[in-house]
Amino acid sequence: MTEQSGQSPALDNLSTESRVFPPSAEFAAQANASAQWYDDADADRDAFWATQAERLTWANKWSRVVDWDDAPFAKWFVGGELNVAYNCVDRHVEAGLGDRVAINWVGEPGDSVTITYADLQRNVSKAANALAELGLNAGDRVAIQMPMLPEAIYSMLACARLGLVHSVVFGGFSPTALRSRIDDAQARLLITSDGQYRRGKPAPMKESTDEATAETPSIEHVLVVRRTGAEIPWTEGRDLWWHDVVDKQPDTHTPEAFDAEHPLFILYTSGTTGKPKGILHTSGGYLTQAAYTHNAVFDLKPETDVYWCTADIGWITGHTYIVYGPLANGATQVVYEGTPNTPHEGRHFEIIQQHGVTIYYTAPTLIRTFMKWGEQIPAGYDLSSLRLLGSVGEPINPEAWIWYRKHIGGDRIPIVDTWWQTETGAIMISPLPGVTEAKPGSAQRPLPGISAAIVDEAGKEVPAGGGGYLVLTQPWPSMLRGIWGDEERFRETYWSRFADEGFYFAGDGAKYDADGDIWLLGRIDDVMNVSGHRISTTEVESALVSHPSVAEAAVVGATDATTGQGIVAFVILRNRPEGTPEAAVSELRDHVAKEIGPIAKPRQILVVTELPKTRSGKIMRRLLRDIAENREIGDTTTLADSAVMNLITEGLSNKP
Ligand code: 6R9
Repeated sequence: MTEQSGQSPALDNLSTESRVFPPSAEFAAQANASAQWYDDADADRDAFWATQAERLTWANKWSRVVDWDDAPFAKWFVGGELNVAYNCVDRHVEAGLGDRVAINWVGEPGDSVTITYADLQRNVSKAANALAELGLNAGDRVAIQMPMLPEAIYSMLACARLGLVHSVVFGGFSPTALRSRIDDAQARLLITSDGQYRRGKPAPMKESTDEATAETPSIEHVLVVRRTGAEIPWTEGRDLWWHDVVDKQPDTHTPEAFDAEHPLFILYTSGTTGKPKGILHTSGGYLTQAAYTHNAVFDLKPETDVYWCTADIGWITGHTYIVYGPLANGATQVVYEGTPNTPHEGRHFEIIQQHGVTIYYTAPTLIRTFMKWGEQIPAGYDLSSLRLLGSVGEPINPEAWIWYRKHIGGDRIPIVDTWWQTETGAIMISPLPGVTEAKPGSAQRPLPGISAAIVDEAGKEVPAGGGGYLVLTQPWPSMLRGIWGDEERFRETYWSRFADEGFYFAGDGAKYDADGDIWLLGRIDDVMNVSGHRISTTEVESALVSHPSVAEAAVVGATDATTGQGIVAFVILRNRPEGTPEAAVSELRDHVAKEIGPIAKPRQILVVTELPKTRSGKIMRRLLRDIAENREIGDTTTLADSAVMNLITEGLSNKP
């Protein structure tokens, strides 16, 4: 651990929680998952995963389940060939399920579209024909920055169908962030929209993607979906309307089979340095684990369930649990475009009631927001269709878990707290509904087929009751295959910490309770988790110091009752800014939003004259966190100048 590391004290009391919720006999009797799976997977891991891979339709069968000879570069289902889009779309139509609703799309302003699997096949085929006509070839990269529109899903599946590698960039990311992702992947095409509906109003999108593509030589075309109908800037020759290029295409397209290890997508995520990492996922193993976990963890019954994952497709949760997992399993799902409080704070519950949602998967930050809005809001709706709830993105505190169970789940249905990462591709640690006795706040046990452990500094597993680093001890099918264009960083980030043991280092702290169940404690590196979004402290610091009036900046994630962590920045200004300090602070917040995106806007910026540093010059974020969280300042003996903390606290006029 570095000097700046340390767990959030708010999370330390998690393992004192002792309530247990056994599955109901009713649920257990109909559950997809079985306790036997743990034994099966332990007895023969490869055979277990081979069985899971049978969930998919392969054009050519694999000859070997996993090849780990060239670790940490894994190959799964060696020699197997499949088409990912065929598996998510066509095979359901061929099985006679063309009339089944794949997506009940709900627009923020109240418009809606019902998309059956047959519709999906036609729309994905048209999009694939259009991308092929634009001259894109298997292996080429396509960037997508779009709101939650059906066309975003068609685009992803059209890429998968043609073997193109998509890189979806969250709609809230700034032009600068989009540009660096396009450049890193050398994307040839950008797919976007004219605008988006956000908090009840049309908001621009094309203006900002134009700012990004002004300096991206690799981009040949920008394909634009019309959503808001706003007037937008247009570059003749480069820009193409989706309705001009896609609508006229034939609605059939024959998918080609690709190698199981053919790249499927890149998704950028924050690391401990300023530069985001392009996490690379491939086809066969990824889809196998997406389908398996979506079936087992959510207990999906495709004939009767209505599933809803509230994530954005710009994040891994949207990739695996809106697009690939549910569609590979032939699920019927709700996809919602907008914000949860537009036009009112009951919007999600209204959608659950209206569509008869049975499985609801969301993030703790939203649950805590619902808590703040009040239990009378969900109480005003009929939520009796729900039969399973899920949580993802950050540790869920027991109180939020209990509230979720009581006020949304009617005190009767299972909750699955699912731990995983962009890098793991799919769920890794989670209760199995109908099997596991749930403990509020614990992700509990690695899924059958997954091997995780909590180890100490030396890589030795800690005993029951002990805490340490979470590691993954065996390769898994949906594991990342690398960081795009940076093999060294891949080895260094994930595989060097426990190189002798060959463990994957997740970057999370965790504890075992007395029963050996796992409790996640949050990141142990300099990655913050704000509303389930990963943002690195370095990234925000770089954005701040890129402003001419900032001399130095240090950023910490402070515990926040709603968002998990909030970003608190300490800045030393270069020269006395003109105008009020408030104006300077507000300008800096806007500057960060412009550099990275609104999600990275600091909750607070504190102007200071000094920063606490060790003798080797490392900023002691631990001490800054004490200030940000209003605590007694901790041990300052390693400070180069012990008077600094007094200087900082005395100088703070706007103490948090
Ligand atoms: C899927 C996703 C990954 C980081 C991960 C951890 C935190 C996610 C969690 C959780 C505790 C859970 N995290 N799920 N912590 N309990 N159920 O969120 O991916 O955006 O890459 O974030 O999120 O810290 O390391 P990603």
